[in-house]
Amino acid sequence: MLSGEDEHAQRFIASNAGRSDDVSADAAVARAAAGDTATGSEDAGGGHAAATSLDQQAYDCVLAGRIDGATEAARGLLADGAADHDGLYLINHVLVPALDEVGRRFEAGTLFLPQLMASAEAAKAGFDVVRTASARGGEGFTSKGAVVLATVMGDIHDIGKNIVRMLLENHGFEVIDLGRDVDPQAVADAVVERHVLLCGLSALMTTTVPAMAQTIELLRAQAPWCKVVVGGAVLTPEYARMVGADYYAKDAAETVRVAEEVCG
Ligand code: B1M
Repeated sequence: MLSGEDEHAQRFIASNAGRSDDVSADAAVARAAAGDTATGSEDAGGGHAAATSLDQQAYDCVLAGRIDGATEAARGLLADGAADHDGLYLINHVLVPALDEVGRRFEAGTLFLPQLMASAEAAKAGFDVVRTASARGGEGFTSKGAVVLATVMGDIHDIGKNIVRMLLENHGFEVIDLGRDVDPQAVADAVVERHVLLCGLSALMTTTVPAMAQTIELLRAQAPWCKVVVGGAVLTPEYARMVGADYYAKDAAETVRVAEEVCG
């Protein structure tokens, strides 16, 4: 794997499936890692809700870190014509639960960094399918206002932020996305330069919450007009208050509601 012969660590992942206590999930992961996405299992997700086989394939492929399989299943799911199979369904009921399961196993020590990285890439491929599909309807809109977005300094998790960005753009906001691991001063500079009314900060780790507080402190000093919304798996409404944010958003849809309130 380290010499690059095992692309995306697929052989490593397949050979380690079966080591955790979640045998049915591991069987599905081994199948998905081996490229068998034709048959979905009933409960390969360790608690994942009952699902159609395309749901299950996408879920298993994220767990197994299979980029092609995840792309294929995500495309199939969006194209299958079922009324509730839209991008948000794919995100909230398939891709995010799969990443949560990956996180649970990583924490439990039954899955390791190569798998975590491969799963993140597979999930991103699924999100890209949603982004491409939703971009098709987005031409010729008038912006409702600009929002600065960033994952805070020291934190490289950006999947959640990217979903927030996609949904804000779909709702007509212009997003100035500064990326991840963003220096507090770079956030303040972007807000001041465009006199932006809303800044969104994302943090996924307990260790990066202080960087969020630092960024907000700088914004208060240099851009006092700007409201701040924060989110990310590690945050709670209490944490949000502690770091001095104006709003806490538990997900992307909530962030859109905040943006409508602040910029509307
Ligand atoms: Co890592 N990671 N990771 N990781 N990773 C977590 C966060 C962790 C909880 C896993 C675990 O141990 N269970 C743990 C943090 C522990 C802690 O501090 N409490 C962790 C760790 C420790 C690490 C490393 C340190 C591992 C290592 O190197 N030893 C390292 C960090 C390096 C760094 O940042 N400096 C690391 C690396 C990675 C990958 C690169 C492999 C990859 C990230 C890829 C990427 O983002 N480009 C990764 C992943 C994928 C995860 C998990 C499994 C999934 C995160 C995710 O994308 N979730 C995660 C475990 C977990 O959260 N279950 C974990 C899906 C995403 C859609 O959810 O981001 O919460 P989320 O976004 C939601 C909402 O929270 C909200 O809307 C989104 C959509 O609903 N939201 C906002 C998010 N941002 C918002 C902003 C808003 C509003 C709402 O306003 C602006």
